[in-house]
Amino acid sequence: MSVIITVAPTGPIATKADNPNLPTSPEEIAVAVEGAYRAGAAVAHIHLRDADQRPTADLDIARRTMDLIAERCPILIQMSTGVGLSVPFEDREKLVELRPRMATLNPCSMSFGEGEFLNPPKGVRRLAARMRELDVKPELEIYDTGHLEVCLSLLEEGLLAEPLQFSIVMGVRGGMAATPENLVTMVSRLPPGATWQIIAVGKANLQLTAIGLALGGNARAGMEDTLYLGRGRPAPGNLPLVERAVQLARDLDRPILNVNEAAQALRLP
Ligand code: KMH
Ligand code: ZN
Repeated sequence: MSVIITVAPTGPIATKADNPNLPTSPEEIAVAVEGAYRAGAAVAHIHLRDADQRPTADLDIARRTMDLIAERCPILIQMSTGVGLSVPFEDREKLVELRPRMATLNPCSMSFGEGEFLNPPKGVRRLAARMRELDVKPELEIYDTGHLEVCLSLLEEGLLAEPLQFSIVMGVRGGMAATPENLVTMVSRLPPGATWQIIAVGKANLQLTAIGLALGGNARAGMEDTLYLGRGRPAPGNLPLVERAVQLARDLDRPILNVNEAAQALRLP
């Protein structure tokens, strides 16, 4: 079974002080995304930063980043509406007005490390409905079993359309621990026809990405999820992380889908 590789080059938390190779400006992000595309990524999960590297939902920065990426390659842009813990939900949700092909939908509020990730039920419903109107495919980010149940009720209410695409997020303090048992449980609970990828944050990134691939999931790679290629080995950029995921998929006999094939597999509107 073939596989979709997503690159997540930036994320909401790390800065260049943590790893100087983290792309944060629109130009740096576009260059990193093009490299990942050439290595086999079909989807780019995008977080935006302002000039001081702070997470932002600024629409001009978003538009510029999307344009720069589109000038370089036809990768499917998946805009993060998670953005960053400091940005209000009402600002985050406006990003879908730019009509990226996909965007994340975080169904629940939760503790997130030392912070709070606020996704109020009314706002989540409003955002899901707007994404459906705009034909922006949701990437459903589930950090715990209850988050899946909320997604299933959104589906029942007609706010989501099948096939659902899930990111099973593990290793965030406040969500599921990054263990194979939790991954298997989550996968076994997904509705028939759903597609999924594992997002393993931190130390377990490589092992759980490999297990996810072996179980038939898609894969995500990039500096949002880990800044290291191995213990004590800071990643020199996003490219080696993406190349590693591509190699893992090939070693497991999972052909990599190109952009058009991935759009079809995800049934993007
Ligand atoms: N870094 C993820 C664990 C999103 O992009 O919508 C949380 C996140 C959500 O960034
Ligand atoms: Zn993200």
